[in-house]
Amino acid sequence: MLLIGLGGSGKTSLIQKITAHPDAEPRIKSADFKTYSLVHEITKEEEQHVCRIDIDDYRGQNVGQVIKKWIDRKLIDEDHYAQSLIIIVDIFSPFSPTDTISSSAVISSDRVAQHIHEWSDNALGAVMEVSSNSHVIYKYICLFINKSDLLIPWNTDSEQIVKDAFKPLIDIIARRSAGALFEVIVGSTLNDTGVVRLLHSLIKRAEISDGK
Ligand SMILES: Nc1nc2c(ncn2[C@@H]2O[C@H](COP(=O)(O)OP(=O)(O)OP(=O)(O)O)[C@@H](O)[C@H]2O)c(=O)[nH]1
Ligand SMILES: [Mg+2]
Repeated sequence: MLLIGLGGSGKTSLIQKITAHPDAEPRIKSADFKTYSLVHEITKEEEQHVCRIDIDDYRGQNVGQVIKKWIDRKLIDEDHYAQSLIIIVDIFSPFSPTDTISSSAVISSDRVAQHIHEWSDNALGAVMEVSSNSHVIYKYICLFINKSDLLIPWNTDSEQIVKDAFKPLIDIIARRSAGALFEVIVGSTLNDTGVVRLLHSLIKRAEISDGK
């Protein structure tokens, strides 16, 4: 699985939540890349399948850096194809660990605009297409909209408000996701909202790809 997102959007926090990996430390800016693995055991009838999902955590303060890292990685290891792509964005700007974190009744339109600006159609094309034959290789694509815990009050309208704000980005990804399952999850790595749903989708895709 390939996980990409602007600096501070919550990549390392998400990895920590889905792998419970102690090396994923959100307060430290991620090193260029590191592969974590998640081993999930599923018992089906008598047989036990172990499905392993490798996760690459890319550091990025902007999309250019993220894409460069990804291309470098592809050149190092051409067989390293991710089956799932997670693009993580957030609805509030990153804060330093010393800031008092306050929730808000409105999402940060500046931060949303930054994600939409950085994840242009060209930038997405660069991560979503294989350069040699220009088709999408992912089986599962997720836009994970993070930090929903900071939006107070959280009610039935909140999720729709967040999705509406990201509509231009959702439309671009949807257009580029033909042949893959595309899901938008509004959640929080802090209080686990949406994380289980994401994990289920990842495991399902991994099982299907394994022919199980
Ligand atoms: N309130 C809240 N804070 C979050 C959430 N996810 C991440 N954070 C905080 O946001 C900051 C950045 O999270 P990281 O996981 O380090 O983000 P990153 O994308 O790995 O950042 P870089 O490695 O710098 O690119 C940290 O202080 C996290 O604790 C969330 O769902 N809710
Ligand atoms: Mg990080």
